[in-house]
Amino acid sequence: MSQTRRDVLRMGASLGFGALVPGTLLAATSAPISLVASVAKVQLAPPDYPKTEIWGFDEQMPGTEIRVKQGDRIVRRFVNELPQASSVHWHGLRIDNAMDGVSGLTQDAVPPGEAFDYEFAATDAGTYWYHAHNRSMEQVARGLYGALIVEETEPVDVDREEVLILDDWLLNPETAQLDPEFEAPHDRSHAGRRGNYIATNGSAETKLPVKANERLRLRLINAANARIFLLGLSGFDGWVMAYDGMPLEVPEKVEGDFLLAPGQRVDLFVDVTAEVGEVAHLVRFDDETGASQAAFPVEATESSTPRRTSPVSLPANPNMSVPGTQSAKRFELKMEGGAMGSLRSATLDGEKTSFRKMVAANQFWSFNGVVGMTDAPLAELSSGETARVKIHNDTVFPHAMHLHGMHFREILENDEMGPLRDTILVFGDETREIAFVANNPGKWLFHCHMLAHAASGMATWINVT
Ligand SMILES: [Cu+2]
Repeated sequence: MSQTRRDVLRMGASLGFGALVPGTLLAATSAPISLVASVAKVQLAPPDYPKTEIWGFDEQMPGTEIRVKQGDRIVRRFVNELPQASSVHWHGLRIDNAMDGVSGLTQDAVPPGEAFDYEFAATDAGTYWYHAHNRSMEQVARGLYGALIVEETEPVDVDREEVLILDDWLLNPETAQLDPEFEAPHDRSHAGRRGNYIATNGSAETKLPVKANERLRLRLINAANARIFLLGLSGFDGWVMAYDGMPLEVPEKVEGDFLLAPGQRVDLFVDVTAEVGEVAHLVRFDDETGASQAAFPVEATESSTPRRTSPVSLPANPNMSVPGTQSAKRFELKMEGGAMGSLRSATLDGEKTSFRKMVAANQFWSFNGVVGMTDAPLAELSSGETARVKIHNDTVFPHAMHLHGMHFREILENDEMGPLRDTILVFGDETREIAFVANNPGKWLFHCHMLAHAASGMATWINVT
């Protein structure tokens, strides 16, 4: 016997909700979940400091975690209560182009006071994140991001998991308020905006109690504007299970340190090897010295599980192979500019412009001699074609190149293929080559995830028709 609307209404009335009109009730049951961006105050710095005014999703730092099962649809009504227009990008998800959230390319920025409905399928399991994608270098630095976790359909063999979002905040050391200079030419022309307060999930003192011999899945997300984290493990045996959401065919034992560039994610399985009373750490290496990025005190427990063997790989996501690289269409991307670079001039707003005049316009970088987005894409591809892009970094700074909408593999020596990723870190003077199958139609941004660089020249796009 199915419940009719009238039954529901009658029930509502009997519970004292007689004032509800049918329209209100329908709206209440069918409205998508909201994701509200607004100004908020959170305790970022230690408790003896005042709260920090941030821009956050649902007034939280990090924003509300979105967690679904592989194959589920994600439906969110983005409500913009910020003083600026904004949009939401779902970083790493291979989704419909219209939902990619890039202001100025896939949609108009959503003005203050307005809303935009996002809806898409989560076809890939893994660790992703969402963040603002209008004036990103300011809006992400102010805190507009959160984790987006797509769980495997079958349970994974770990005791539990933790999501760790790494960021660095540029705070006034007296007031704990964000440095408001988001357009600083020095940041844009050098390594980007780097913070002085390094945090995990919005705190520099993240402590997560664990039990001896427990196996945890750690989902690491680098949400920083520019900081490249050099990380290691202490008191854990660890394996890399996935990069940028995509499982490795064979888990990689963590030996020594590993890098996590802006935008990148890594999924680790870690076994607690530290003893009860000790503290395991996710270690961050600043220069030569190690600091605790997150602490895991090992608490007394009677039922410690026995040590396990090496983990088996996570199940592959669909369409992870990149065939046809020998006959692929080839493209080149030459990065130039920045401080201490050799760029003399580049095309800015359609005109050949000296580097000196670029500096006056607060622009510092070029891709193939052009500053910023162009009318013509870097690559024009038909759906299903395989493409190779050779990236030359002719600058003295590292750049974390992020491709929207599709993952790629790096072509290594002897034509071996690297892991499937959506963001690749390319150091100064390096040349690296990536390949991908253009299996997702639309206009896809391809940009440096050092967000000050993207804002001052390092952005292009790929068109798939
Ligand atoms: Cu860059």
